[in-house]
Amino acid sequence: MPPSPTSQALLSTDLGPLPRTARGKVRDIYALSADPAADLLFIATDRISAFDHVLGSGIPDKGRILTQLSLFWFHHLRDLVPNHLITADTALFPQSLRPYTEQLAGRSMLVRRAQMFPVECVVRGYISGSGWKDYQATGSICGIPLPSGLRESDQLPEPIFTPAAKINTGGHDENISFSTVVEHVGAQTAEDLRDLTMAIYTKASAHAASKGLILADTKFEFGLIPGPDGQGQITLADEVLTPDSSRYWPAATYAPGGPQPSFDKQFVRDYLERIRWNKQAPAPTLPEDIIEQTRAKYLEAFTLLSGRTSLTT
Ligand code: Q0Z
Repeated sequence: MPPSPTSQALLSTDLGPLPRTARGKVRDIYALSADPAADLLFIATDRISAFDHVLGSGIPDKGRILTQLSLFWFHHLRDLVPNHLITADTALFPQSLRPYTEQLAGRSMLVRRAQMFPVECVVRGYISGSGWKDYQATGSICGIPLPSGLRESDQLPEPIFTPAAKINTGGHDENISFSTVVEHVGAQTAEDLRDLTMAIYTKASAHAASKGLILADTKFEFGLIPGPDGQGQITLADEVLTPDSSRYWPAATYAPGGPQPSFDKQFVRDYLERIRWNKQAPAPTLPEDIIEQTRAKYLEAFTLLSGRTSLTT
């Protein structure tokens, strides 16, 4: 039987007169009015990046899958940390968005605007990626000394807070020490961000483990949103605990001593290595079978973690 055709990938968004305030590799953000305090609309497209480039093909439904996974986690974490979500129900969006419902359904969130902290709040339970690189060079990550003899992908003795500073336009984030976070946001806020990050990781990694997944590391962004008393409250913003912001590994095949295959992007990376792409623009398009296999992996992560078997439109 031929494979059933998948829906078309949404690669770019257009909300007519509404100003797009930011365009990430994967997500677009719109302001809902010219008022600098207006709510924001987050749209997750079906774009996919690999080796730091957005590829020429999208993964149909990827934006819906990642949005609905973030929504699952916001709900799962609701008693631990306030979040920026107003609603993901397009019927409750402002009237001005009605003409764009097809672009928005299932893949967008109306969120409160936050004053974002200039810090990526990263937590690692396992040693991988830039953490592994830094450990090999210095024996520590973000100034935290680690035991000698760790292998790539080993579990750490305990999870560690490894913050990073955002580098504008394309550059990789730079790992920074806790004292540098203190210089940026003050001691009390730095401690609050660290403690929230660790508490969220503890709860989320326990849930992932119960579904057969290791949450190796993940990254949160927080901001301040006024609470009922008008005081700024530390609020979880952006996307949360998606495969784009986290490393998930299947527990069944976990084998420290080398890199672990990416849960979601391994078919894409293997394909790009096979065709010997030089990792310079323009990024290639993907064959249908790679797109379909990758889509299945995103759906598998969503289904495992959320317990849902279908997407909301
Ligand atoms: C998040 C980002 C991009 C996706 C700004 N609630 C908020 N209030 C104000 N700003 C943000 C948020 Cl989440 C905010 N980002 C990161 C950029 C696409 C996410 F282009 N930037």
